[in-house]
Amino acid sequence: MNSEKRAWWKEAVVYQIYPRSFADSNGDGIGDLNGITAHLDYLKTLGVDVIWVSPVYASPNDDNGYDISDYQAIMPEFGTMEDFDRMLDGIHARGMKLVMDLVANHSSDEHAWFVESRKSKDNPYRDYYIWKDAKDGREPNNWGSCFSGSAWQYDEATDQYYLHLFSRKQPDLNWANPKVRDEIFNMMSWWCDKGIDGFRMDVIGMIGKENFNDGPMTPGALYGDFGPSCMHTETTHRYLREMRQRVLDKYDLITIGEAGGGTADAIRYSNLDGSELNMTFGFEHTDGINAHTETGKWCDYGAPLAEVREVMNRWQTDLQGKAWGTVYMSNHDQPRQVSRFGNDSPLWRARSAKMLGTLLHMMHGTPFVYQGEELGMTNIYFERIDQYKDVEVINAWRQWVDSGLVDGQDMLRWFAKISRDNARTPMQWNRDVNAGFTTGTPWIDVNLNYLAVNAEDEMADTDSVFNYYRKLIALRHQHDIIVYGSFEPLLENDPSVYAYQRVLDGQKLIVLCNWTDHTAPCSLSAAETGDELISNYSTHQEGQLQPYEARVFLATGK
Ligand code: TEU
Ligand code: CA
Repeated sequence: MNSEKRAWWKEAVVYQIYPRSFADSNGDGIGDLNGITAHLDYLKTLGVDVIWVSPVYASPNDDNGYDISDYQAIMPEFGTMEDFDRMLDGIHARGMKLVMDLVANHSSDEHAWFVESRKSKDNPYRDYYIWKDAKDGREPNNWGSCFSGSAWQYDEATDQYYLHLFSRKQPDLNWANPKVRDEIFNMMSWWCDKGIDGFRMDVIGMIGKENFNDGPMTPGALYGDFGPSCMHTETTHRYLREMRQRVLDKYDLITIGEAGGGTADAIRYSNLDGSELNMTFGFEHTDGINAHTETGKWCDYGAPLAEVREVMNRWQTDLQGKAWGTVYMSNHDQPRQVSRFGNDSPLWRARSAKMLGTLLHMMHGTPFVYQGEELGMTNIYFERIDQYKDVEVINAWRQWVDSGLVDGQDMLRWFAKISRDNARTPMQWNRDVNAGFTTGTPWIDVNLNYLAVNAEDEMADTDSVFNYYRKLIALRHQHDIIVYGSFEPLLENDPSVYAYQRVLDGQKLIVLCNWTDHTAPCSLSAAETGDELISNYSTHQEGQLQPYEARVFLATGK
């Protein structure tokens, strides 16, 4: 065994549920907690160990729950606290664990704290948020919001601006105020005392604002970048060490930071001395390979193998022996991975979905499966702006198209490729109306390919993406080398094949993935490479990989 200390959260596979779109139990067209509870056996069959549920707290749903108005109450659309307790008990009864989504960089503007804070400059809650005077008659600085527009909203009642790095209904909490930290830490402990098993921490890399200076402007940008003032600061790390001491160390938790940044940041957040978090999500292989224009991720950029491989290999090798990582391509903020990185045509969808699953699940770090990824669910490719629900899309349309800066047809093409609503269409359970998600009218359109892509059919089909994911997850539980083995890139400049190996105690695991829709030569794809553990083809051609072919070999003692 190499230097890695064993831990349950290193050996786990995490499944992310976006509750609004997972399963509707009462016919109102909105997913809910009882819908999740009704499908826990499905998740147990898949073999996942941990379930991360996106926010279920009270919220006006400006950002579908990432705008919380009461951290210790359940959103009525999702159910009651009794429904939550039943779900938690059901998860534990099946030997699985529950991770809650901690959204503490900001609250909703309808939270009681903000309602008080905006009443007057001397209100006891004023400094729970970040208020500034106008500068030269306008916003306090040039920062842009992640959801378009300025990061500052003028509030007439007290003639000041408040900061919102996301929507104007998501005012940033002032972590510099010890009362705010007390409130958040007490709330976290309250959920831990209820028996939850961890937190995924929303944009946790932003909580330590160090100054309010104007940010750098990239060519063509409409606003300045708040990154140098807010992202991955010493202050943020200090708050996380305080969180670790006051809350996290008191429980046996998995702690996952949605932090972004580079590998040096990730190593600090999830260092092996455990002073902050267990692991973080990086964005370099998702958002990073797309932000090539002044309209950011809204562009025609693709996902070239060379670029994806360089980023993912660098994250694997930089963290090696220094920090624990996560492995993902999908979540509620990303388009469907088979559409973005694979090939979602009827001919290649399942094959490429399995190839991507192989690529991810044989890597070092904790893998995350986003609801529907295990089925090979695809983008929905909306064609009209009125089909979109996502505040990020609606605000971008307003900023770029309503202003005349960008042609609407271009923006609709970019939205169809990479918008978050692609991942938020209802889970496809079966071939019944609305894919079995609801007996009512779904809050967002169902992808009409559910007749070909649905859980019921795939569970019955031994060759389905679902059953392939079951095998991948089972392999991780069976072979220490997949969890604890070192990572070594192979064929780093191959134009078609993404290959790497894992090494542990004299064993070698060789992973070969043909990233393309054509046959590719690959000398490693040969019998002498080792015993084949899994492949998405049942027949093979010596010395080459078929389109989107994945093969994993285990060699012992070589
Ligand atoms: O997302 C953080 C974030 O940066 C998002 O803007 C996301 O990365 C981007 O849309 C992808 O291009 C977190 C949550 O995951 C997201 O759902 C919330 O909207 C956001 O924070 C605010 O809470
Ligand atoms: Ca419902």
